[in-house]
Parts: sequence; C-alpha cells; structure tokens
Amino acid sequence: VLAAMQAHLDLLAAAAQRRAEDVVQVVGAALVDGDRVLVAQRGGGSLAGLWEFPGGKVEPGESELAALVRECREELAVEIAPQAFLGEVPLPGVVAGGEPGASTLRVWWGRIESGDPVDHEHTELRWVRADELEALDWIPADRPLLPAVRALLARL
Ligand code: 9L3
Ligand code: MG
Repeated sequence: VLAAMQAHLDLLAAAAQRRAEDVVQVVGAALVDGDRVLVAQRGGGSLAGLWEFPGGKVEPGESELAALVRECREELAVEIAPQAFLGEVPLPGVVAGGEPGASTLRVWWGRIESGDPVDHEHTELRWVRADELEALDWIPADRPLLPAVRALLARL
C-alpha cells in the first residue's frame, strides 16, 4: 500500500512540474520619456501589424525583471531601468499544454538608461502621448493595460 501511495505521489509531483514548465510568462515594457510612451508594431506572425508594449517570454529560470531588461536590449538595443509594476492581464493562446489562463502578460514602467530605440524586431516604433494610445490597433491582450499607462503619464 505504501509503495502504491508513493508511486501516486510521484505521479502528482511530475504533473505539477510539467504544468509549471508549460506556463509561459510574458513581460512588456512601457518605456516613458517625458509625456510619451514607446509603442511598437509587431512585424510578423499572427499579430503582425498590431501594436504592443515591447517585450517577450520569460525564459526558464530567469527572473521577470531580467527578462524585461533582456528583451528591451534584444528588441530595441536600449538599456532600461524598470521603475514600477503597472498591471497584468491573462494571455490566451500562449500556453502550450498548460492550464488555460495560466499565462499572463505583466507590464512594467521603465526608463531608458542608454541608447536610442532601434526596431530590431518591429515594423515601427513610435513615441506617443496619452491621448494617442487608444486609437492604435492594439494586440487585444495589451489594450486593458492602457488606463494604467495613461494614469502613469498623467502623474509624471
Ligand atoms: N505578447 C503580447 N503583448 C505584448 C508582448 C510583449 C507579447 N506586449 C504576446 C505575443 C506572443 C507572446 O506574448 O504571443 C510572446 O511574445 P514575443 O516573445 O513573441 O514577443
Ligand atoms: Mg517580443
């Protein structure tokens, strides 16, 4: 009986481990300069042409903020300093085999410490004011974060 229970526990632990690995977390950066925030138009894939806060997937074993800094370096060729957490939304369609809704997009306010953004992965980069945000054709996941970004721009 004990051996059977142990085998069952092992199976449960393995399943939990698999789920944890299937959950992909995505981070995005709302990079602010004065009264403007940097927005980026995706170049390829199913979301081509839509606007987003630049960023990407957190790699296994990587911290969220390390991923944020790395993604901005890779996509924009800038060094950033994360300032504060702005908000998170569920990210449908990113999980492969994990629980639906387990993945989230977490967006952080950041400042550019060095470099001028270059569109290494995007079709276009644009610095926009708070009143220009709504009209852009956003990735559905990013749009619910706009009030938080507008509130940030309003208080800076
Ligand atoms: N995604 C959505 N909004 C964002 C970002 C940075 C990413 N602001 C989605 C698009 C992809 C997934 O997350 O489905 C992974 O992003 P990436 O690694 O392709 O940039
Ligand atoms: Mg990306």
